[in-house]
Amino acid sequence: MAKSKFEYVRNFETDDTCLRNCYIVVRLDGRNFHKFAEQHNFTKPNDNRALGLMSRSARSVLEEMEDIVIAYGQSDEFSFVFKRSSTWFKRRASKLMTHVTSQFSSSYVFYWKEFFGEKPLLYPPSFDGRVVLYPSNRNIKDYLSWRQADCHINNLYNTVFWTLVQRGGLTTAQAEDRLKGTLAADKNEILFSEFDINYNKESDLYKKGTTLIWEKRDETVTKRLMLPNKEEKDVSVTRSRRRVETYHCDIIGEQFWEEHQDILEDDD
Ligand code: DGT
Ligand code: MG
Ligand code: MG
Ligand code: MG
Ligand code: MG
Repeated sequence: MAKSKFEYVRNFETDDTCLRNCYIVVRLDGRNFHKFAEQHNFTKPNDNRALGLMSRSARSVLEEMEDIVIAYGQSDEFSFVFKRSSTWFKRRASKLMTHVTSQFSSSYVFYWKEFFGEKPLLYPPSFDGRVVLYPSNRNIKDYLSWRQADCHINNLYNTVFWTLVQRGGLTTAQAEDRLKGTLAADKNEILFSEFDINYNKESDLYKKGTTLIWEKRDETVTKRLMLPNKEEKDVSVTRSRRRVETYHCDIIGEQFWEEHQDILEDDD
């Protein structure tokens, strides 16, 4: 087919192929969710509906996109890790990032009602996206540990902060003052001695965030068969199905990785 004289403009496109052998992480984050949470009356510090919707949207990303081996989310963010050997969209960063982010955003709106019922979505939310490459298993584990440590630090702070405000009667400025310079142990102590709250017993969803991985599970279904003599018979059929499973567990220690050795490919 003859090319038009305009074809040359294609050469202005820049190459954004992700380096081979690296894990490709796409992290997205809600735009201005401070305001979004206020306007939709999210429960402070954690709103189960909002966290559930984030998780549901992330599941849709895993199910619709290829080669994502693990996803981790907390607050208004989610990270998706593509396997290091992925060749999806020729590893073009912009393709991967925009597909993940738009699939997530449209799912967030699509599934809103499942979590918020009749509470109206007041305006279209959006999410930013970025791509980061990690060359080794150590690096990708440390990346995920960094996000989970962030979840823990923020959640401990937010839990004490809002307890001081909601139950201790402090203003937000007073609560901020009270927490200035405190260490984790101090915060645990405030919760325990002043409010009888054992932080360790708080929900793992809040403390650990949400991890999604693919797992093979045996599924047994009952099938109705028509026999040659026209009689019907129920038989159970078991087959192994790959499905997305949700965890709210520690992913910083080695135990999680030892129990799920198929997530990462060997370093060699
Ligand atoms: P950005 O990301 O720079 O556009 O700005 P923000 O406002 O999204 O800031 P970010 O991402 O650092 O912080 C997340 C905000 O989302 C934070 O203000 C608290 C809010 N948020 C997330 N999850 C919840 C929740 O479950 N409950 C409430 N009340 N707020 C939440
Ligand atoms: Mg931010
Ligand atoms: Mg945000
Ligand atoms: Mg955020
Ligand atoms: Mg097209």
